[in-house]
This record gives sequence, structure tokens and C-alpha cells, in this order.
Amino acid sequence: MLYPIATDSRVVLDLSGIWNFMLEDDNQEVDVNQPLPTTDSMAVPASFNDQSVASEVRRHTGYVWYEKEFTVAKALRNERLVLRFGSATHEAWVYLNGELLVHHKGGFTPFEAEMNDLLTEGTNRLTVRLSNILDYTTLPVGNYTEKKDEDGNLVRNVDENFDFFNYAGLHRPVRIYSTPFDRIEDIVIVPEVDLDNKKADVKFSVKTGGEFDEVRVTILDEDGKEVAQAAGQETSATIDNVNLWQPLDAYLYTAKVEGIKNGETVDVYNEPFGVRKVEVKEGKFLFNGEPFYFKGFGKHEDTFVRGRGLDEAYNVLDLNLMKDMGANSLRTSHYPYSEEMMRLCDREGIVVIDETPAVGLMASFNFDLSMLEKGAVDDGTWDKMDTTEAHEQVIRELIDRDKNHASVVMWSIANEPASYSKGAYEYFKPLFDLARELDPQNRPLTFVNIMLAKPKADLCADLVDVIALNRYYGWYVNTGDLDEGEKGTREELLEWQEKYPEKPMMYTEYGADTVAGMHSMYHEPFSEEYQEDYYRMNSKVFDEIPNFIGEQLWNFADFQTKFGIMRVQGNKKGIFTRAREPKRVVRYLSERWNSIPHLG
Ligand code: GCB
Repeated sequence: MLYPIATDSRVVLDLSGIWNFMLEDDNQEVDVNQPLPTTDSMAVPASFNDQSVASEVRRHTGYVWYEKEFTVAKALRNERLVLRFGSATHEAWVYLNGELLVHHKGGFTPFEAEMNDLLTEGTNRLTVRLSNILDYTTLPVGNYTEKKDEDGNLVRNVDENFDFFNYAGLHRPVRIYSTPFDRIEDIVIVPEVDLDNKKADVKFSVKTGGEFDEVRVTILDEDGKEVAQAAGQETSATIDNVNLWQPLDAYLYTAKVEGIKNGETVDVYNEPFGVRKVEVKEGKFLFNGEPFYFKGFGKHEDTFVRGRGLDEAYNVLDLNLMKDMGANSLRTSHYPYSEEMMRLCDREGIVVIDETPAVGLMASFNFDLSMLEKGAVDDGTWDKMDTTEAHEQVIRELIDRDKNHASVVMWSIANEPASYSKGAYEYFKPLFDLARELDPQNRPLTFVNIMLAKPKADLCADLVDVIALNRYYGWYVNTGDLDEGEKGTREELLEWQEKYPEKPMMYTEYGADTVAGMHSMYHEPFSEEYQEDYYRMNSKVFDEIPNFIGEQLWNFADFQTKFGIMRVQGNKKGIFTRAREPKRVVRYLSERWNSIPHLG
């Protein structure tokens, strides 16, 4: 699926702005043939939760409705018109002028539908019913319950099986774009790099709808100069003296793809792409032939008021803060980020580990944890979860959406599943196979391993190219005791190294909750001093481990979570506050990261 852009043959209309909004009332059926009985305002794109002062809106679980009227100019109505949602969290039923146009489940990937047949002259009414219900069939996974209140009304509840607030709404742009009826539908780009000769052979596969006499691909450099041409739907072109896409030194070519009929260009689409080679070899992650060291973050799409909604100013600031610190990478924890963020990472040279929304795949901590010292257990997770279908779907949709991004160097199939529980390998093996089959660029794969699944207990590390670990020695275990934390960290990393000498490993999370402005002479937990000591301790151990290829800390910024006795206004492991003000540790990490080369 292509990102909607304007070209000589395409127009994009944006339906962002104020929509009508209401919560669904179980006792009152909504007639989609009539305008919604509400004039309450809701901004799009954004979560609905933090835009209202009513706690029943903020905490609503179940269904909500959005509606917007729009007009499409006559000049456009003879084109093919597509309605496209960047995402709708988590399940959407979309009606145009009272007719169901499209349904989509999964809150973090785009979907679209041709709308010509339902479009009318003058005012059109676009109505969206959304559900924010998460259960054991969805990703993320939620603990879903229903009960009746005193008046007999149904009360739904989702208890997040994960540590971030279940923000919902129309989180990303809703757009209409036009194409000619004979059109380019998809472009797959696979650059094969010959590093010795500074050449790249770029393979293109162009999917079309309708009919063309010819498909032409022209490669343009950053100055818009033509560097190569090719013809055909399955074709390739060579770039000599190629400019490589390097971490923090991005170079983007543009593939200008034209569909030609009777000698005229009918449709044209411009897809940016970078040329780079990533591979995992002998315990290293090679980027254009050189060992790469990941420095950076797990983060969230999380800002004041907008919740999880797209905010491009925050995205730009966040990447600028990262670059200033000498960071080079992020993981899209714990769901696919907006297409706008992915394009920004391409442009800024930020390296991305692209994660599915598979988080919460764990039945509970209700078993004897000490058993894990001996080996795997059976905590019932893989009998209880019914997520295979959703998991396959998100892998398909994520790879389909992000396959051409130079910034994406690895897929993360899940965050912290119960990989210590019997049945985990059988659950994951087909999903890893699917991802390997689908990715045209054959990127390395990982999943993010939870602290319970140490080398003796984990059942899934055989499946990964890179071992990615979330570890909290000195925080959740050995709280406040960094000497013990250091021992635990070292011991475990050496154990992994010994078990998988050929696999590189990295931290994808490590952190300590820190209240901005809290200081302690005794460097106690929650103080800015403790956070700095904690990171210094970890850095020391990382530097001793030969196959250690990166540190992505938790978290870039403080973020909103559900209520919990360990969460005061959310998770405070940010090294920046939610307002992006630095905590004390930023100085230390900036110095460290600015002195570690990205490559070599
Ligand atoms: C984790 C999770 C992350 C949490 C973090 C924490 O392991 O992957 O979602 O926010 O721990 O702070 O507890």
C-alpha cells in the first residue's frame, strides 16, 4: 500500500480537523442513515481520551462514533477516489453516506477503500464507529470483562496487559486521495549493494491496477538529477558511484514510477528509497559492511492532550534531541509508528527496529518464578492466547507498509512474550517463517525477551538473528543495589554470549523510574542521581561484552499508563520528562554516546 502523496496525476485531500463525536449508548441504536445526534467536538488526528473534561470519555471502554461532512470538487469526481485511514485504534467500521464502506481491525496500520460508488455531489457524510476493546484475540492483548451496573447497564472494562495507557481514536490522518483508474498500486524496491565497486543494482516490482502499455522507472538523486532508468513492472537499474544511506548520514534517492498509455504518462508516483546493506554475521550487526552499534531508545507515541495521535512537531523535536545526544536509533515500542515518523527517520538517518503491536502475550506472573532458574515452565499463556490470526495480520500489514524504508533494519515480532512458557516456540516459529518469507529485503528478525526468560528458561532465542533483551537489574530486581545489579547484568550477558557465540545481542530496554527534580545525597532510587548511577553501571558492563551491539534505553520520555501503585501519573523512566525537559542523566549519556562511533 502506497503512502498518499500529490503528484502530477494525484491529489490528496486531508480530513483532519474537528469532527463530531459521541460515546455509543448501549440503549440507543445509532441510525447511520441520519447524522449522528451530537455536536460534541473532537480533533483528528488525536486520541479522544484527553480532549474531554469528562472522566467517562477519558476512561470509556467500548464503542465511540466520529462523523465529518466533506465535499469533493467536481473536477476530481471522474478520478478514482480512495478514502484512507493512517490508523484507527483499535477496530473501525466506516460508513459513507450511510453505507458500510470498510471495516478494519488492528489499531496501528493503515487501511483504505475506493469510495467512488458511494460518493455524491455536494455534501457527503463520513461516519466511523470505533472500538477500543482489547482481549485475548487482539494485539495488543487486553484483559476484557463485562458486568452489569445497578441499573442493569453493561459496563465494559479493558485492563491493559501492558504498561501504556490504552489511548484510542483516529490517531493518524484521514485522507482522500485520487488516482487515475489506470494506476500504480504498489512498488517494491530491493537495492543490492556491491560495496567494493560502489554500485547498486536496484530491483523494482511494480503492481498496477487497470492497464498500461509501459511502466517506466526513473531513479533521481537528491538534486533531482536522473541517475538511471528501467522499463517494465519487474525490472532493475544500476546506480554507479552510489551514495549509501548511512546511520545519521541519510541519502535518499527517488524512484519516479510512471504508468504510460498511448505515449502519455497517465499515473506517476515518487517513492523515496535508500541504498544500504544490513546483515548479521559472526556476532556483529553489519551496516554497509561495518559493525554498527545501536545507541538510542525505546519510546512511545505519547504526548500531552493528543495522547497517541500524530504530532509531527514532537516527532521532529524527539529526533533532534536524539541526534544531539549522539543517539542513532529507536525501536517502535510497542506498535508500528505513524508513516510520517517512518519517513522522517528515513530522512534523518535514524535506524529503526520496527515492532508489531504484539505486546501482552503473557498469561500472568502467577506461578513460582524460582522454577525459571531450572528451565522453561508452563504458565498457560499459549493455551490462553488466541492471537495467531491477529499476529499474522499485523506482520503482513507492517511489512507491506514499511518494506521500502531504508531506516528499517530489523523487525521485532513481539515485545516480552512468555518465551519461557511451553508452547512459545510452536507459536512463534510459523510467525518468524512468515516474516522471513514476506520481507523482500530479508532483514534480520528479533523479538524482545523479558527478564524472566534467561538463557536457561527461554525457548525462542533460536529463532532470532539478534538477541534483544529488556533488563532491569538494579530496578525491578536488586532495587537500589547497583553492586548486585552489576553482578546480575554481567553474569547473564556472559551466559547468553556463551550459549549463542555467533549471535549479536543488545539491550532494547533498561531503565529506572526517576522523578524529575528529585535529588538525593544518598543516590536513592527515583532520584536523578540514581538514574545516572544506574546507567553508568550498565554502560560499564556493556563495554566488557564482545557480542554486545547496542543499547536502547527505556524510555525516551515519561509516558502515560493505566493507574497502578507503581505508576504516579504514568511511567517515569524517561530520560526526558513528558514535556521533553532533560533529566540529569542526559548529560552523561550524551557524553558517552557522542564518544562511541556509530560504525566500526
Ligand atoms: C517492560 C516493558 C515496557 C514497560 C517497562 C517498565 O519490560 O516492555 O512496556 O514500560 O518494562 O517500565 O516496566
